[in-house]
Amino acid sequence: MSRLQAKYPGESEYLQAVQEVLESIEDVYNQHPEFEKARIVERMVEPDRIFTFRVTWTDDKGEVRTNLGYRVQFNSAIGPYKGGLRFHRAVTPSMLKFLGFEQTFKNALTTLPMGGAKGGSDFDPAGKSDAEIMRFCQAFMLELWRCIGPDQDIPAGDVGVGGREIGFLNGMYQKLAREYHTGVLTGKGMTWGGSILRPEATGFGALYFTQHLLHKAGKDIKDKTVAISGFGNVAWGAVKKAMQLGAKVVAISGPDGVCHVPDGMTAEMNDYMLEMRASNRNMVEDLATRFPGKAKFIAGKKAWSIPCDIALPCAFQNELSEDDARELKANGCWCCCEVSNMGCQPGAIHFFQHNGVLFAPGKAVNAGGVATSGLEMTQNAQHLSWTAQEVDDRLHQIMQSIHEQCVRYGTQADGSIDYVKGANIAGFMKVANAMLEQGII
Ligand code: 2IT
Repeated sequence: MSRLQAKYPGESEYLQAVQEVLESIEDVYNQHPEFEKARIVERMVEPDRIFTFRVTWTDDKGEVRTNLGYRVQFNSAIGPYKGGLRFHRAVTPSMLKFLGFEQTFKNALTTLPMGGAKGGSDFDPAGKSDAEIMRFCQAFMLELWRCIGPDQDIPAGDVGVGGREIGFLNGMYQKLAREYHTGVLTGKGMTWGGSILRPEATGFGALYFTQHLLHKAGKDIKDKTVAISGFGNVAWGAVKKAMQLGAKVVAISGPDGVCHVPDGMTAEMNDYMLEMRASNRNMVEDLATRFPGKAKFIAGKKAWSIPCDIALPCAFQNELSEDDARELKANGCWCCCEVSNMGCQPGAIHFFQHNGVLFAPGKAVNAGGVATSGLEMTQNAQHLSWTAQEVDDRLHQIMQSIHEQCVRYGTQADGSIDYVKGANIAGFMKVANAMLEQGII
């Protein structure tokens, strides 16, 4: 860690993600001298390669704009590179390196053969018109297409990249490559190679994982109150499944504040979140305006200020601090399943784990998204589409397997389960052994 800190000063998200994994695997690593001999850790913490490119496009006023685009191909030991694209003004190489690193372990947990990658741009989608989004996506793909391919690297969406963006990106890829297979991006539309349930998959998978975790702890999700941050695709799927399982979603937050929903979100309110997201306004206050009397907007507050049983961060890295964790616990919260990638700060995780709050990390909880991308790739390779039931059954099985892997590697001497250790060790063992077996490359 100290060598990495000296080498990459300022890459705080990347260093934070690596530190968490290295702390978890220390004991296991020391029991395997063959890993040390092959310098597995030194190799695993560095991406295989990073592409950086200029993306120039024209806005609606005719002004020329330039952004930076990236693709971080992190690790291909267990399969072709796979991971999302993030369009957000704060995107930096450090952010994409942390996400690519996490993705490598997450993908290993899914049971499917996918390596880890991440990409994106510092392009800010907020307030952009459809035409601007299209021109940016086309300009982005003009560079990206040479880096990807259905057997090399298969991008998908992430923050700021949903079905609309994947459509524009896929259209341009086919135009440039003159290859009309459907397997180079996932998260596609239903008429051009997409998988049913992919839009819901991250949220659904997170709730399936939560169910297994609660079951193991002798609890049940029915009638429990849930607080959720974010109103993107992931939060939408999480709300939908939480409601189906009989839980009550009492808080939903955005960058402007939180909506307190004492009687619980309804399907109508959840679907309105899709409209809020499509508007690019990025304000959760709109929910309270649309549903007065049902949702009360509190400016500047997080979801973690509303009393709940279960907290589900579904927004952005480091969104839940140690102070938030303390406030949650003081208000009666006893479970936090991280759905965003690295959504909890290290101090928050430490607090949860030492104060009797059940906690599971994003790379296990949110892996249903990329797992269903893997199922989309399988359907594309077979040139057919499965039913919702078939996709849902497989997603369920995968989340159950991820939970089992966490239990297998995370059960402590006192019988408690450290899900952070469990997920990190399980992912590490798979990738490390795959690297070892394939030699020094
Ligand atoms: O963080 C993630 O796992 C994603 N954004 C989904 C990646 C994918 O390839 O479906």
